[in-house]
Amino acid sequence: MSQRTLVLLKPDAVARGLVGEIIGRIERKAGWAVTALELRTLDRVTLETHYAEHVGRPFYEPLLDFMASGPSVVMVVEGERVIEGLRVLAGPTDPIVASPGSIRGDYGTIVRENLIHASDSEESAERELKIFFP
Ligand code: RTP
Ligand code: MG
Repeated sequence: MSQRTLVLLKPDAVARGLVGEIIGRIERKAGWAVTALELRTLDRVTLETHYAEHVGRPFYEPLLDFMASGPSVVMVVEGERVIEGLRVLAGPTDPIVASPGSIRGDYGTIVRENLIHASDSEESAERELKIFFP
């Protein structure tokens, strides 16, 4: 079942020079392909739309500030079960409990600065792809 998902390499990943490493892991998965890619500093309106589900949570404002703090890599990735697959490759939200071998597990320590976003369901992917690639 080929799918499309929205992936963001967050400002910490760009600032730390991990873009090539992370994209390499995605590219090496059999049959997956990056089909759109742009370096983009995300604006407030885009971030408010993207993270609408988190409005009012204590981490919401610091999350938006962090996500606007520098350029991100905005990508579309296509391939077999890529929505579920990229969530597994990323690892859980908290990098400390993410297993080594996952992107967050290998490179992260701080919950907010967890390197990567990937759509969490088919519905989210459809919604988020429209936000970032209208
Ligand atoms: P994402 O949406 O970025 O792919 O991450 P996720 O599904 O794994 O995590 P989610 O619960 O949707 O949270 C979105 C992002 O907010 C930051 N966060 N900070 N307690 C905290 O300080 C906290 N909790 C979440 C992380 O950057 C998380 O990825
Ligand atoms: Mg999420």
